[in-house]
Amino acid sequence: MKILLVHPSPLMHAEIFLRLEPLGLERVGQALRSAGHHLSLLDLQVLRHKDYFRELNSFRPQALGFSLNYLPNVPEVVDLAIETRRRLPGCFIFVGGHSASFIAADLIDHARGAIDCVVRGEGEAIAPRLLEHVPDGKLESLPGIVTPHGSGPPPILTTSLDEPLPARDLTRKRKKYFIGQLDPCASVEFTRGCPWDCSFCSGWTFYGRTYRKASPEAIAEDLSRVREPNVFIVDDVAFIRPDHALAVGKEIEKRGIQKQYYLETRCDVLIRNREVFSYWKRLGLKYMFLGFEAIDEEVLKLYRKRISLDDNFQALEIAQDLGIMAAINLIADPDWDEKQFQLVRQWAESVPAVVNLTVSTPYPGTETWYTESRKLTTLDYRLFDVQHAVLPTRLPLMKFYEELVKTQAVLNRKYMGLAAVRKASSIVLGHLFRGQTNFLKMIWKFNRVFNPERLHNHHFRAEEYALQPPPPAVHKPTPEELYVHLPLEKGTAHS
Ligand code: B12
Ligand code: SF4
Repeated sequence: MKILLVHPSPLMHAEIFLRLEPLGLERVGQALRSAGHHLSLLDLQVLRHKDYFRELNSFRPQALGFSLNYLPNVPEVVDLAIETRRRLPGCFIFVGGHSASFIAADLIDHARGAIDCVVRGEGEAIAPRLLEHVPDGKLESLPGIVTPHGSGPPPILTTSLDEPLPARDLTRKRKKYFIGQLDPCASVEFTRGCPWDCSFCSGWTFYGRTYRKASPEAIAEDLSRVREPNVFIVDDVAFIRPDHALAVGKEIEKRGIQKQYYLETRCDVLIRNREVFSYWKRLGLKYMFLGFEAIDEEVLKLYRKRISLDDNFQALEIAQDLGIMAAINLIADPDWDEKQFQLVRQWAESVPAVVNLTVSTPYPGTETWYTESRKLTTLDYRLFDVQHAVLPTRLPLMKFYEELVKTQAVLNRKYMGLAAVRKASSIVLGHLFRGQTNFLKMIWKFNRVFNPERLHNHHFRAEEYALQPPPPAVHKPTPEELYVHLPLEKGTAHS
């Protein structure tokens, strides 16, 4: 069968700081290719809608799969599905990915018949089975499949992450993928899932709080096929298991693989496994993103981060000692006033790290979606991107955005200001020499993209698709109510 896989357009954040390859689609693509299908992949983060429609005409897919990891992409994917159904009525249209898994039935409703099914959970094992059953139409009996006529049993976790290795050859314009100075940059997965259970996060609920590792051999094999000099490790929390991280490193050394790496981890993992990070520094670890989230103990407790403020600061010191550039994230609450923003600006200027600010956003799949007692001020999917306020703001909305952008600009200057650019000028020149302009463009784009008026105006766009609001009873859901995948011991694994 001819199958087209599509990743939707970038969100605001990805317009500037980073743009990364659609790893999930590449893995699903390889699984389908191994089953004998003919594949094409389009990433609308780097291509346009006109390229998409051109591809429909030239490739004439018999099946089309959208990746929907991000809620703000819902309207785009639904509209593309509706238009595709009009142009290619016989094409089977399916949607998978993180966010799609939490709102499967709503997606089917929004698309008014244009989406044939939603695939909940991991796609590698189920996608080939799904396509096999398209001709006989018996889809609702398959795990994780939701159609307009009903739902199959819960999705099943795949037992091994070792295969399929991602079909990177399917992605075009790979030079467009980058993160900050790591330009160009590929993505690699070492582990999947997270054993913690923070209340604002849907990483753990998607995978039923499981944590699985690919074998060091499979990871090194995947890395050896990567042509880019830089690698983003997509794990939710990297290097939780020191033995695994060391074994992966040894395998990389054995094969003589040399890359620069970026990863995300927790402060307590860094403290516990300092030696591992030090070893990886020698292997090429350049940057790490630490989930700080708050500078207040009470708020950390509320988020159930299971970490103290002291630990967070200790981790920053370790990063500095090791010479690894640290970036940290703080969550801005819509309830913040000018004083609170001012405090954060002062604090952020004093710490040895790049500070990133996102806006507290309850969304489906998180515990806060059920427990947040403040009423959402909007149900517009496009605003659920952790850059907009979807809860009532204490300050007038425009003022909130002014403070937010002012704070982000201060933090941004620290990272990308002229002095920093001057320091990075040799890197920029190196990039230009190799025809890589992503990092340079990012330096100039900030004011255009992060702009209070632009953020404010987004609240007044016509809304065609609205999120189903959370249930009225504010209760703490059980883990099982939140999970997409059930933990391995409760479900049976794919063979
Ligand atoms: C890597 C990553 C990124 C990368 C993006 C890579 C990309 N282009 O896809 C970067 C760093 C750019 C990023 C940015 C952001 N991210 Co992010 N990201 C992740 C992360 C950590 C891992 C995703 C990943 O690559 N996993 C590995 C691959 C193999 O898995 P996968 O993509 O999920 O694909 C599997 C399944 O979902 C499924 N599948 C996926 N697509 C399809 C399609 C079909 C047809 C089928 C059948 C199956 C299928 O099968 C795949 C294989 O099993 C997830 C957390 C998580 N654990 O999922 C957050 C996560 C997806 N990100 C999140 C957020 C909030 C963001 C940002 C908005 C944050 C910000 N500061 O602005 C930005 C916006 C990005 C954008 N699109 O513009 C949230 C999503 C929230 C939501 N509900 O919308 C998540 C869940 C993190 C969290 N815990 O809250 N992110
Ligand atoms: S925020 Fe990080 S540590 Fe907490 S559950 Fe999500 S991925 Fe795990």
